[in-house]
Amino acid sequence: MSDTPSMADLLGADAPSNWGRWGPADELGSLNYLDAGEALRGVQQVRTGEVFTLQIHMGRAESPGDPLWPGRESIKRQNVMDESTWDGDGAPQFPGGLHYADDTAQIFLQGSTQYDALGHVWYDGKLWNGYDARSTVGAMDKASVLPIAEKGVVGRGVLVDMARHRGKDWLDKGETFDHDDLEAAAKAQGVTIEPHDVLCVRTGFMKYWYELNDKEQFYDGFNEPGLTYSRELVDWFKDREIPNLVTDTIANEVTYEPGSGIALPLHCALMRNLGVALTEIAWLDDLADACAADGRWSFLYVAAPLKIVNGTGAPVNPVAIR
Ligand code: UVW
Repeated sequence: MSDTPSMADLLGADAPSNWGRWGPADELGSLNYLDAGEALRGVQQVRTGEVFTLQIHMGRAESPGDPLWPGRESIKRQNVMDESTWDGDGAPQFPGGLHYADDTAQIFLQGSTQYDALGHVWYDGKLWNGYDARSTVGAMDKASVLPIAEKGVVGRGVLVDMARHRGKDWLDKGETFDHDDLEAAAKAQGVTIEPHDVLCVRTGFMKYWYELNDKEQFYDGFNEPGLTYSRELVDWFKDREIPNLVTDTIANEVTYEPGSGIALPLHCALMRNLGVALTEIAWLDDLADACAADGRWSFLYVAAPLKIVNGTGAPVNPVAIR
């Protein structure tokens, strides 16, 4: 028997929860906070019109390839038509001599910058809002990525650069921080994390992936840096009504909670229980450099994952406009 406590033991029977807050049929969770007024609050952050796309490259052939949660594979993309199609006989002929290229792809929906469906993780047989975990079998019937994709995510984004705040290119494996650290870093940056902000947190770990360029070393003792569980931190997210957490790590939080060794408890405490949308593997370095250059750390954040019916998540290329 493992000595590791269960997720339910760690989070507690009275874990902070938003279940039922937006009705029994809700599949959007804390994204409900992002109404038209929040979109306008986001627009008000725009000063210079600089645009930053936050997706990493998908299907990069050069080493080190794409950063992935262990066990997942990168996109397998292949041409089914290109100029060579017309080398032989039997190619389709179109009036005017049109040629074109087509391709197919097999992808892990969580295999790039992505939105998790709210039902992507669970414990004790229940998903977000109390949906039965059996509703995931075969296809995600409840709290899939589709409602998030149909709504779209638009609001005031704020970037907290934890790596820069700690004077590092990237945080170490297993290095943690909490809501007090976020507040301290934001204060040092001269920005306030406001209610309903899309909270973007840079650890530098994506930069580490590309600059290290050594998969073996990256995955050796795999334990990403990130936010770590405490009841106070979960209360902070609930009280601030944070709709969406975006990070430049594969899984948004320190992989193993240091006290208990439990894997990814914030996925459960924030996403399953509070309905906070999680966006992973974001490229935040160029945005961070621009923010640091002129000291403005808030922006318009716009994102919509692909409308994958029953999807457990979907790729996304969020856009930040300053
Ligand atoms: C897991 O839930 C395992 O990973 P992620 O949230 O990074 O997709």
